[in-house]
Amino acid sequence: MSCPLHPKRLFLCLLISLAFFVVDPSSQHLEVKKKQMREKVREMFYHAYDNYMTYAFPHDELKPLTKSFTDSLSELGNLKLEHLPTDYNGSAVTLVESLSSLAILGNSTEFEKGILWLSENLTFDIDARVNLFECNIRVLGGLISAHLLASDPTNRLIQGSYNNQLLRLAEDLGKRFLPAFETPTGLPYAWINLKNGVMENETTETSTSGCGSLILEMGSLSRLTGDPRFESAALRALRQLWRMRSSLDLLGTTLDVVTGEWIEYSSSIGAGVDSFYEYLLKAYILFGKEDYWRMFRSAYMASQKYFRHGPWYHEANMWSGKPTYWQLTSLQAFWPGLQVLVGDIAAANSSHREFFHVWEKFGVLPERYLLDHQIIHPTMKYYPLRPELAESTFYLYQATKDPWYLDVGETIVKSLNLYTKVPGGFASVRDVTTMQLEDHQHSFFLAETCKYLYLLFDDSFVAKRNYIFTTEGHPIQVVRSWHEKLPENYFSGNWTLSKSGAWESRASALSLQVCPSIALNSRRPEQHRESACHVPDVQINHKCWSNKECGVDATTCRLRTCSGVGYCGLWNPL
Ligand code: DMJ
Repeated sequence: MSCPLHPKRLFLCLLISLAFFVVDPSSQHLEVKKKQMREKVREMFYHAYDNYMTYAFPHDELKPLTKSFTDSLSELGNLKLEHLPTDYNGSAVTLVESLSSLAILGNSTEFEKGILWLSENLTFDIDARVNLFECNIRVLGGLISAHLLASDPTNRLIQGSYNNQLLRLAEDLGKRFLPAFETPTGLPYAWINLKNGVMENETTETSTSGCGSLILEMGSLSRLTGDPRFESAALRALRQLWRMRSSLDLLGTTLDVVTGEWIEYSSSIGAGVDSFYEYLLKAYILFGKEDYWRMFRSAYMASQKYFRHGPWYHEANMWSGKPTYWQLTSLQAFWPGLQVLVGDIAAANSSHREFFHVWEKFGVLPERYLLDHQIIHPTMKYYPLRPELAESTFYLYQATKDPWYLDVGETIVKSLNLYTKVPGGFASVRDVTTMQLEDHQHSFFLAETCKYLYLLFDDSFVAKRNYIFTTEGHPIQVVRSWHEKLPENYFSGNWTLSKSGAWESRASALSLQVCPSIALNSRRPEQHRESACHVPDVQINHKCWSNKECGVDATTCRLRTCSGVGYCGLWNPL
């Protein structure tokens, strides 16, 4: 605005400038937009939830086109329904998965009603073969998270008394998982019969994520019950998996739990491996065990080195590091969110943009997109209402506050309503090229997709506490009593005040673990964004014989490499 120096005009200009300063129209506009979008997402959630409660509950998931149900807990992995007892009415998986979202939406009535129903009706004493990984992230994780939310008096979610009913259910379920871990390697079977344990002639094949992403739920269960068996089993499996890595710090996609041998050598950040990376970092944030960070750091560096090609991540052979498949899988879209937690914001932003371009190109994200041919994989054209892009968008907005991410969220909301909303709920897309629908509303649509979209436009829930979200989007609070490294003055707000000499500074739980000295000593903490990705070179004088001795640059989060004359640095072009 130009203000010529005439006294009267000057006064007027000052007034106008002041008005701009006091009520910045752009920030006001942003708030209005966030409010509108939040209400739209709330409507989406209830459209999906109410239809589930009307047509599918207490079965597991809703079939929105026929307004009927599916008992997906047992169907996951294509188990035939004849394996189920005739009187089986489902395990209300979508209800269990919805509890933490109901809490975030502030619906204490429905939250409490759900808990009451589950405590009176839910049983795991059923002759059903379930997938350990899915049952862990959806049911065990859903119960534990809702238990923590219900027993937190500051949330005021429960009017009556809460007597740990969900924790008792979780403990019962956790005990039924334990026989799966009785293998020569300690790696769990992928499938378990909840009543009878591991079935005869059970397949010994599982995936890396299947046995490497149990620690958040099972570790929390041990902390809550005092029974160490859950955490020990999950940790033993994780360590065994890590021992099986190649010399390049890469892991394959599938393996045999009895022989401990790899079956599929192709390695990636996508399907079959994704949450393995996620759980190493999040376990470190939640429990503070140095071991998790060490494993994550090596695995993360290897991913940057062998999979990353500009903003894309291809697959690579775990032994040679050579590229195998050049494809984008829709599950990979969680990666930028993980990179935000690492502090690698620039890389997160560039990959996120590519995923969003593909979303814009097709209207939603196809399950598999062939990067080398720029076409959709001929048999994987579906979009089952997955949350990953919304999840990363939420994390990136939290880190940058760049309103562009709100526009991305708006686009996602519009597409979901345009292509997938039907009178009976939200339906998966069978083929993104025709937008033909499929009769399935997955429970993760309520646990994750709607939750992350809501949190994008209204983050008041995360502003109150320091949470990590499990791979299924269930929040677990970071508390000092579970943590090996948090300082005494840590309290579980999203930001905690820490005193260092005369200076009081605000720091996140993650920063206190990863860069405690920087986080505690920064004089302008509000302007300081710590980088959790910093990995020092092995030698203090930065000398090296190979790339393995070089770390990750603290400022750019880029991998340092060993130069021809034997010094670590940022030698590789971006
Ligand atoms: C969710 O069940 C979890 O996020 C899992 O880790 C993989 N992705 C699905 C939803 O896409």
